[in-house]
Amino acid sequence: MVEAVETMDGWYSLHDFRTVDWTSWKLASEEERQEAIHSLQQMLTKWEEVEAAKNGSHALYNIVGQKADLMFMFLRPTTNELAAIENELNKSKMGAFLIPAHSYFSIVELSKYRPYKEEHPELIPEIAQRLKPILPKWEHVCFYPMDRRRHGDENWYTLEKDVRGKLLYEHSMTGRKYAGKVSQIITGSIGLDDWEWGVTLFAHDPLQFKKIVYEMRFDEVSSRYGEFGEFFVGNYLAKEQLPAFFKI
Ligand code: 76R
Repeated sequence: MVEAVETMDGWYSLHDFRTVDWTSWKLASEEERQEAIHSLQQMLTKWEEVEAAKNGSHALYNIVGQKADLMFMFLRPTTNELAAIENELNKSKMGAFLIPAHSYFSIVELSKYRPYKEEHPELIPEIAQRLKPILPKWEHVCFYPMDRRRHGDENWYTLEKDVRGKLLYEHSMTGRKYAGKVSQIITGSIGLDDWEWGVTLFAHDPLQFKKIVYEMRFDEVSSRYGEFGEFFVGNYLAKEQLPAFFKI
């Protein structure tokens, strides 16, 4: 039957990209700069407490190239908490130097193509942990949004559910080869943002992003049905590295 698959949905997610206003930064006094760095460190400390209490997660990466300088990824149980974080960041001393570059709003998603015998699979500890993940603070991140194609004979949305399930199973076999090298979080954004899914990959070696994405291009689910947006790749930026990152 051509029907929607049921999804299990976890924490809401916001990818918030910022460009540092380096001109203003250089014109600011040393004291203003120190206060701004401190304000960001204080927010990170607060978010770390939320993460320790398992009420959300976050990560900060330094994006390579001109699309942005920073990518914050936030996971929270509610959209109100995500909006509050954005508001706090904007109003902070550091916020005065951060120009919004891009954003993507979605929710952590797992689909039920595979039948579960449990009535509430979202309560299985392993699944619950994937729906409310603590982001791995691996050295590199790769983020891109994607759609499933719907033109002519290549229409994901007219395929039977079991056919889609089979294609995604084949896809997952490619994915499994990268266990330990690439960790992925799929977030769904149908009805929430401009793309249908967001792919956030973490790796110790950024070359693994190219390897996995290239290999997956040959899986039918990507070769026939994948449409991709802009790619953002970055390096992990720890709270302790902020003074060096902002030093001029
Ligand atoms: O539920 C699961 O996580 C296991 C099976 C699985 C599903 C259902 C799975 C496994 N994925 C699923 C769904 Mn995936 N994934 C991507 C990309 O660039 C590209 O061509 C694709 C981008 C990567 C790199 C990736 C990695 N996956 C999805 C969906 C939702 C589709 C839908 O519902 O229509 C998208 C958009 C998507 C895209 N996937 C895996 C991986 C990896 C590494 C795995 C193996 C995980 C593991 O078993 O450890």
